[in-house]
Amino acid sequence: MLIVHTADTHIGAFTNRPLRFANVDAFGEIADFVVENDIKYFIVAGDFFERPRIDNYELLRRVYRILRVLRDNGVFTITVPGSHDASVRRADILTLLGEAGLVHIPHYEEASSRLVLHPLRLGDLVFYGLPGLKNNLEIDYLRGHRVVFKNIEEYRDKKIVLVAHTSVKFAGYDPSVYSYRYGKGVIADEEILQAIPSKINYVALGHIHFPTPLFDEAELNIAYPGSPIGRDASDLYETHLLRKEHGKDRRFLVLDLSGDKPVARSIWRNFNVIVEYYKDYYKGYDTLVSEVRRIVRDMGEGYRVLILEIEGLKPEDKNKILQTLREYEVNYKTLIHLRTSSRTSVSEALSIDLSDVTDIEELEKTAIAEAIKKLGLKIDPEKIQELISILGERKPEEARKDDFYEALFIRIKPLLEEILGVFEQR
Ligand SMILES: [Mn+2]
Repeated sequence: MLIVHTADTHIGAFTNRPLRFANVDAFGEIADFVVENDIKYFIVAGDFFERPRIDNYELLRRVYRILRVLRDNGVFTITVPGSHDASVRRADILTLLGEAGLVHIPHYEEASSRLVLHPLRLGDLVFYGLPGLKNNLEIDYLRGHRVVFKNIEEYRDKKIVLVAHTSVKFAGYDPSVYSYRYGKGVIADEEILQAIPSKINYVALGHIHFPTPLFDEAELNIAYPGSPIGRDASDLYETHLLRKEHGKDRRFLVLDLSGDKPVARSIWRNFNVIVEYYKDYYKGYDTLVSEVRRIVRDMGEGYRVLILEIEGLKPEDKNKILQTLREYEVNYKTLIHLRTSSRTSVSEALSIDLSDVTDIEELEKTAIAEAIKKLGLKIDPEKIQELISILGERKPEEARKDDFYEALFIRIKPLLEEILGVFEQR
């Protein structure tokens, strides 16, 4: 009984950039593997798409075609809404694909402060889906043991898989060890996994883009396959790290559920992505652009990425450089990302240890208070927090854009005045 498990395909990411078809190509490559190996279950554990709605028809057409080939070969494609592609009113592409029978989304509902997951029986297996909710709310449900696995006792003789889009540590694996940026988000402790019934044979995770844990083959019942391509320059930099520091690559997982314990195998793939990393001190505009030309000319065929880390970049040259790099990006069909040391030093100066803080509001509070202190500002932290929470509000789908932003502005104006102290100068 084999399952292919991927997650965070983020189709629709890198809009208008040379990698815009990399994500759908990677998805197609994994789908080909599923069909060629006669595998009947294909899991995409959330963030299937970069956004709830995709307006690039070429992309969508390719997704539909791949999903149709899967279905015509008797493959069940199972997915859950992730933090990127879910829409509260289910006005999203994923829901349409579900209605068309091209993907299977286990039903869930939030009812009287509980998250009720409904089973979905497909062939010999039973699936539950834990969606990635706004503000990582699914973690609160798990922590409070308020997730209901409906009718799970009825499937005593069946293998059960939970497809879950959330960030969690497990078996001592902490994603933030591999990538500093996950230390800044909310990663739940593994205690929350106690809310998952032991009857569940495998937890197919999504959300963390870095493959966790790294193994060629292992007996385990929970894993992050990681994202095949990623969705931004940080992910592409991690692809570079995976190759240069860990001797691995991007991957998807093949699970064998036929034994007592699941056996997972990593299928390492480069997904046709070439990442060059170049680090140097700034020696002037001419030197930098000629180096960039030299590197991109020597890069092979594929989805090409060049990450530049330039120390001591002159601020007055930055716009000119960025403009040239954008031109090169188009002309040389290579995604070029500039990391500047000035930005690094600012973020390092502001980096705060939040490892002991697990509650999101606590975390926000601590971060703001620390940042204000480090920047030597005289501002009430609560004002900043209020500002952040107003800015974080989402436009209700029925509201008009102009009305919503105008109302938002009216609310933040007095706050901004107070924070900036501008009203005193009038
Ligand atoms: Mn994601």
